Amino acid sequence: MSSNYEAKDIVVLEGLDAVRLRPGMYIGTTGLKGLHHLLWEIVDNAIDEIANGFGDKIIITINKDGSATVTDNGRGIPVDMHPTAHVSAVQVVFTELHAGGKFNNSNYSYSGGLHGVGASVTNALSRWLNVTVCKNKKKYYMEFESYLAPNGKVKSGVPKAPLKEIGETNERGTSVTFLPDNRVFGDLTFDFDIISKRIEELAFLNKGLKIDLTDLRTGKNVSYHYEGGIKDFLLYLDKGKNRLFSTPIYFSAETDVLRAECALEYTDGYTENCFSFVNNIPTTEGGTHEVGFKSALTKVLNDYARSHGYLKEKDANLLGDDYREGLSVIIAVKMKNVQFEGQTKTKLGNPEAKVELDSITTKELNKFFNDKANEKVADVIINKAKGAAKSREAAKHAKEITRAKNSADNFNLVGKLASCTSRKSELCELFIVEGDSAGGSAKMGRDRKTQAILPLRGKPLNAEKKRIDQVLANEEIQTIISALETGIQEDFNLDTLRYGKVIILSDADQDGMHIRSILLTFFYRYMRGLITSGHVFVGLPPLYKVYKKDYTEYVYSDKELPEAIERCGKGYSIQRYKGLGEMNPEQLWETTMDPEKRTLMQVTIDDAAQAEKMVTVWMGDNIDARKEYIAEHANFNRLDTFAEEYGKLK
Ligand code: TSJ
Repeated sequence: MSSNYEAKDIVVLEGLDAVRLRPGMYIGTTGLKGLHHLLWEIVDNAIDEIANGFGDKIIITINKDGSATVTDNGRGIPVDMHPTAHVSAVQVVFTELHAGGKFNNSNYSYSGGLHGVGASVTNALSRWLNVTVCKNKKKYYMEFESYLAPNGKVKSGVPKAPLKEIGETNERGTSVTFLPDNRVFGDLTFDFDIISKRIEELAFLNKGLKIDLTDLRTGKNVSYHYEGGIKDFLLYLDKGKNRLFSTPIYFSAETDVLRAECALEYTDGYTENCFSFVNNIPTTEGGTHEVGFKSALTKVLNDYARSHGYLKEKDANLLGDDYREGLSVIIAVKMKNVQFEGQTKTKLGNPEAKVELDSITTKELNKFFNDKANEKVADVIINKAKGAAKSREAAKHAKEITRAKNSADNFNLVGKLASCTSRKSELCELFIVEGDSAGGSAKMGRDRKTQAILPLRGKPLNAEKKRIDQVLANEEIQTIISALETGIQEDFNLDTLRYGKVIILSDADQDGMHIRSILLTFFYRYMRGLITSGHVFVGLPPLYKVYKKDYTEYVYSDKELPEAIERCGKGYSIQRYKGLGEMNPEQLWETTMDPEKRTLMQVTIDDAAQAEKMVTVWMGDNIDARKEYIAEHANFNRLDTFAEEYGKLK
């Protein structure tokens, strides 16, 4: 293969060698997420350009050879010679780590969050990469490639030739195509749905941005464009809920420190849904920007309530929680030098963001509520919050009862629970099993030392709809709370978890799917840490048994059935399992519970927004939305649907 064109470039390339040596340090993993990270590095650069006001469109193409192309209609990467590196700016962008900032000093450049290690990282982990820049009526081209050095090591991201003028054009923009290196990513390939989901989020977060995705391998394509930005995002997330006002409250502001945008509204539900982003990255764990917003919301509404006679002198202020019952809000912040904290580094730590969000929100909400036209809105919100305060008192009472039962005699509650003998939580598993009959089989078939069984009779109640006191009053839910020994909500403590794995076992039909959704909703709302720390699983019972005299095989999806029949050969029989209840204890153990043989799906909250939406559509009042959702997703052949909805196989 070709060699590099100037000796001094070797120095520059040392940065890329580091990336090659430890890809995980730069892109997190060399799995599917890491592969897509290469694409996001490129897309982020194009988004930056558009966010700065240059251009409005990004086109992403997944090519037949597995490469990806990203094109924008911005100003084009600068092509002039870099003053110190003595190569073109384009070359610096693709060969130096963190090159982006050097050209961006006069602009806001927001990459530098979780992504933002730069386009050079994509180059370093690609087989080849080429870039076309259109600007100044000219077209420029440059290509980079990897080759095997004499010492046997892979050299990657090496310029084939300097940036070259290749023609004239009236267009403007940058286009980058790269092929992820299969020596790094194996046979992983770009996933249309992963890309589609993220670019839709980016389209919501960057109003006016037009972003197209075409997959030339399949012919699929999507386009996203939201003139309403996060206001549209909020409406999308609240689709299927009963919204209390016709339009969301929206404001945006820019200070020396940051740009902030907020959209909020209320629904008739009882839960709070706050989604925040910093530099287009979801801050799932919240942080200072959320704290600032929330504290301002509480203060503005309490002040209003007092000055307008909703709270009398003797009344205590309402709490933030009261004002956030049924609140949906999106907070999007763009700022430099972000500090991410928390377990998953998705919590904003910058103290200045609290100050700014507090002052912006206070000013904007005061403006909104002091407008006579919005009197009715304030009235509805404050009355709703007063209802919440009342229910809070009731919940406190209910919790005290649950706590008392936990310590004194949780005998009643866990009566149906067959616990295990080990107390080492990392070894212990709690199976929550649909139906008494399957529960019975599970109790008999299990490993008593490490596996506990909790049979669920009917459907436990709907956690989205009810207030917390009602949820906690439900016997099945109380049993789960008692059994897990973690407490809930602000009492939740992972250190005291009794069972390291919580495994939901439900039938492969609509009822089973519903039960699973209800349980996940409950965990999502009240023990979120259990999901985020990876303790919740969905078990996969078989759909069929294919057998003859001296041959038995269990089949877990329709897709695998024909192959199993072939393996079994002439004279085979098929048993279709309609429910867990049809299996005897040995079969249940062998197919679903035996850690050596079973398949578990780990439940993750990779995308809290999506999870919340699924839960809401399933549980909400809006029957049409639910039907639509079921029609779209109701494939009860678990391997496929589970994987899509809940994450990875384990
Ligand atoms: F990541 C990347 F570098 F590969 C890449 C960059 C990929 C894609 C698809 C687009 C871009 C990109 C970069 N689009 N637009 C820009 N803009 C600049 O780099 C730029 C242009 C002009 C000026 C200026 O000050 O005149 C400054 C910058 C940073």
